[in-house]
Amino acid sequence: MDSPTPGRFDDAPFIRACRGLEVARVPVWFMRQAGRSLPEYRAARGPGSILDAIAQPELVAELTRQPVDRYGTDAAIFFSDIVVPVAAIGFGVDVAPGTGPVVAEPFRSKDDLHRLRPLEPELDTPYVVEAVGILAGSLSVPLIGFAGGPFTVASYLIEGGPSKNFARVKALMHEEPAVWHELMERLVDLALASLRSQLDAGAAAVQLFDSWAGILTPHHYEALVLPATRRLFAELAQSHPDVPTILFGVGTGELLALMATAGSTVVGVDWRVPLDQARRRVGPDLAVQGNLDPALCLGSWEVARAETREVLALAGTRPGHIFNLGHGVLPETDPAILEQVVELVHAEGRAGVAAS
Ligand code: 1CP
Repeated sequence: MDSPTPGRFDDAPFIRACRGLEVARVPVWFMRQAGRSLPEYRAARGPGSILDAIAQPELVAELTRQPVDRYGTDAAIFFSDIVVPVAAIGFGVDVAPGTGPVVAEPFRSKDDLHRLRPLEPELDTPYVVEAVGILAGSLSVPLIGFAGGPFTVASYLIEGGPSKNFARVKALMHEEPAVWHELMERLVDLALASLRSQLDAGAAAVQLFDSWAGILTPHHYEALVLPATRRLFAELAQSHPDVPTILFGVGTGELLALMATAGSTVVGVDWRVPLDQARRRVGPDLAVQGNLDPALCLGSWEVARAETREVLALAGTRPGHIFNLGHGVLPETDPAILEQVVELVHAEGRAGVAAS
């Protein structure tokens, strides 16, 4: 396998924008850019659990490449799922088609902590290492590796599946703080091991999806999730200095200033917060990523075009903006709309464009 060259993508617009440097054009990619919105995905993927697909490196490489080839995005997101590490160490997680992660025996108490042993990526997830290696040796744009944030992965383990009000998670956080703390530390260790293995295999940047952290108050996020998240980014920066890192969650308007202290180089913003305000909350030192409302890509091009322009206008001309949706591509999205969004961002995006 080709060994990836570190720094190979240092001049890529996506990497430069993550570092807050001027770029010739605003980079764009979409969370969940692979997947059911693409006919070529549906054709290649076949039935069954997504975890089966994720264990096939050639298929993963193909699914990762598909949206880059179709849309001309400035980055690829590795095709995998946030529950892969916990599934790989045998916690008993599957991903049910149409539902998402489901856990046969959810995490209930201190006695469940031993079920979360450390991840050994070469042994537990060799298919991840192999697929990243294939992609790093062949993609023409940077590959973003990722892991689930500790709150979000904990929410699946404790609730046993997708949740609306996160009642069990919140009960455990508040009633068993010592167990919660240990759970956060173990989940951060799993994420760290997985992210490091992806970077060692050639990923050029990583994103931590703490998708559901926005369900928490700022105080509870700060006390019960942020410390472990900070450790993750601090330790990652030690082993992999200069690698761009993105921290993302949904509904995090009230958490953005805190998330900006976690140690990532970029903060992902959902569609609810105008990017000029997000920039103020995040501060001048970090880049922002976002934040077109994915639901506004479901209708006419006129609406999507106007909203894309609005996001670009709110992002302003200061460097450090990566265009994205405010959350993942919805399965019913017409790919033609996203193709046009990429074209428009490349043609009109001015944030951080070097003055000529
Ligand atoms: O079988 C399928 O095709 C089901 C759909 C699907 C896909 C395409 C799932 C189930 N996971 C994935 C792949 C995936 N998951 C990717 C790679 C694709 C890409 O981005 O192009 C990524 C980055 C994820 C990450 C992920 N999984 C997150 C964080 C991102 C986000 O949307 O907030 C979360 C929360 C999950 C859990 C998950 N996995 C799958 C579903 C349907 C869900 C969400 C369930 C819920 O609502 O709680």
